Amino acid sequence: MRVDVISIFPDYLAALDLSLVGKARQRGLLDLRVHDLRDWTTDRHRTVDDTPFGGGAGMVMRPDVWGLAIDEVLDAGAVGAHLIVPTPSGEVFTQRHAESLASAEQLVFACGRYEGIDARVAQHYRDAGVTVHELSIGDYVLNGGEVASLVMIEAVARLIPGMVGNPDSLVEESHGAAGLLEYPVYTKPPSWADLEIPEVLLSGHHAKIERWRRDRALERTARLRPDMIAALSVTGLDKHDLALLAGLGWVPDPHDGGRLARVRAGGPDVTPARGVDPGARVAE
Ligand code: JB8
Repeated sequence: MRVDVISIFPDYLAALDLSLVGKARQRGLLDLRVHDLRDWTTDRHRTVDDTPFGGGAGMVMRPDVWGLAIDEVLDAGAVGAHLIVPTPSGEVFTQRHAESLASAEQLVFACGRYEGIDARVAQHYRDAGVTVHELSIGDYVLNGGEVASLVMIEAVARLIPGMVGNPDSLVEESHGAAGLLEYPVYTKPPSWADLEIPEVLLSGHHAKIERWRRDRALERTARLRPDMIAALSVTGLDKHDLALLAGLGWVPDPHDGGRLARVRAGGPDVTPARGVDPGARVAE
């Protein structure tokens, strides 16, 4: 796979020489090229930005400079080229995007700064038949697209076939097929800071260990990510899963039997103290 990153701060991308992404480059699986946007400026001051039409605060990146840069790095032979524009106004980047992008021939990351890149750049490359993705890595605001590009490149690069030593570690992890958060993991020493390893993990009973791990994953997901529980298909859940989730307040939706609905907040059932009406409302 070829990956090009265009930025006014190319040094931000130095981290891509390290670790797994660095190894992929050394092994020839990843042809990563980082470019300085100012190489495509034509004026003495190497200007990349200007004031926004319509007024307002800050500066906007000029489309002409971006056009020259992207035209030059886009591999004409790469029919499967994708242009990725990190922006807090984009669709949220997920593991599904990473999986889909991992089989692309070329990815070009256009890292904006200031108030972002003139909107005609994304429009122009879409009109020209390039697959353009405007992507956000989460609901917070960075100073530019460089760090968001680092995140997305790492998420994609580790999925390139031949990248990870043990393919099991790819299929079992969070946001994979199961649609659940990961169970807690433990290693030596067996006793640390007065904390012991859950006994079942020392039992050697593989079926019980699998069940325990799935229970912990379901509990953790219900507590931290109710949106992921609501997205589960009931057909992917066994009787034990359904019983555990019912105890956490999630039951098959009477209006949509294929999904779960929350009938009450999670947590253990509590018997109200005598004389307490659990339905009573507290005065303002
Ligand atoms: C200017 O938060 B972000 C992000 C913020 C940005 C630009 C790109 C991405 C460009 N500010 O993902």
